[in-house]
Amino acid sequence: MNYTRRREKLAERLEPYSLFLAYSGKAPYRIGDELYPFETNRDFYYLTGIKEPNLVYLLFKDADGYEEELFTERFDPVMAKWVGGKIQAKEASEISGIDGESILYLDQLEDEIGSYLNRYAAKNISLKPCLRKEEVSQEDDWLTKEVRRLQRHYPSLKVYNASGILTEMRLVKDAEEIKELKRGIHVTNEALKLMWSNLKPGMNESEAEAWFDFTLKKERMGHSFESIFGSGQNGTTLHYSENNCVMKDGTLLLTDLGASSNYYCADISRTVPVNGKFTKRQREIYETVLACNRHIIDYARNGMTLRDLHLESVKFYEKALPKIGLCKKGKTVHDYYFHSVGHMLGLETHDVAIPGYAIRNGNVFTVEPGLYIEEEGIGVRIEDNIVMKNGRAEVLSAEIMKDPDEIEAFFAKR
Ligand SMILES: [Mn+2]
Repeated sequence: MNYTRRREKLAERLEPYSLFLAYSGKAPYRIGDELYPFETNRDFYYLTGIKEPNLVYLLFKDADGYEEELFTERFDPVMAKWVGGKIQAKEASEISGIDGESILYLDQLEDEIGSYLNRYAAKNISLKPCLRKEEVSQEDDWLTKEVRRLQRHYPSLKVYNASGILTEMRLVKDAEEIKELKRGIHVTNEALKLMWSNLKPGMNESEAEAWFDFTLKKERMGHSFESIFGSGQNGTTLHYSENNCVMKDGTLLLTDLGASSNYYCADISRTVPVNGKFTKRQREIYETVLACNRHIIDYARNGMTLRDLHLESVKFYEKALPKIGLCKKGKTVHDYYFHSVGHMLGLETHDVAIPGYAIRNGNVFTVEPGLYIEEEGIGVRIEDNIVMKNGRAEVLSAEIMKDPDEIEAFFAKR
């Protein structure tokens, strides 16, 4: 990835005399002397490509250009023996493209910020921290605290959150980002096929999950989010992630899961019969959801919003559901379909988004209509990952089977 180009683009969008700050984050405390696994702040990662905790990226835009600096922890020989060394200037420079001379230590940061503020004091500098609202609500977030500290020391300093600029940039994916997404989707498919090959009635959902996880571990990929393995009735609970029930013969298994490649998240839902063969009723419902999935993919055009796509999926169901005996006795589509048709996808599963945003080339999102019929113990969701290309939806997850005949043939052949 060309991280330098991204930072240039960021600089182009900042007004002169802006001081931009991004922080890579820290793993939260878990228990004893343990931390939760570290997740790099995605805005920081997007700009630098570095996956390390406790780093600060600073960009100063002046009248005719910009300067940038990266602040790292000093080398600690004792820590290095216990948990390995922190990233060194040379490696950080190679990954990010930030000049090695501009890679400094965190204990120099305060002075550096002070020197920018003093040097350009006459210019009305504005501080542009890149902070998501979830971070602002975390009292111990470093960047939140730093912004407060600077406001105390420099009361006239104007502060504008720069996360909106990063949102706009991250919404449009380049070819390399699409490649990462496809890598995650491909591994997700391999993992699903291994799991399906071993699926049988009487097995616990947790065992099916273990078969899926095997491939991700082997390929050294993370999960985009906590996997959902819901069989029968469990498939009708939207965010069921207990994954600990025995899968009964004659039920469907709904899975919603994904592998992430360098944080780029696949997000795939598929629904298959536990014993490999749909009942007549299951197939009827499955085919309705599949028709909706295909209709929305076909319908999507540049300029539409995700809400437009969602409303179209509701309209589709309004026509289709009465034909399969649903929506009787005052029930409506919303009784069987209570989530929206999709969301943006990228460095986060529910990626950054802008309300009312008109989709355009390079946007990546999900199309995931479902139907959840509690009284019948049938839950179906079919979710694909889409990129807009030449104004139309291209299915990134086309390799993952969803045709019911193909699914039955796969199970019969095992
Ligand atoms: Mn999704």
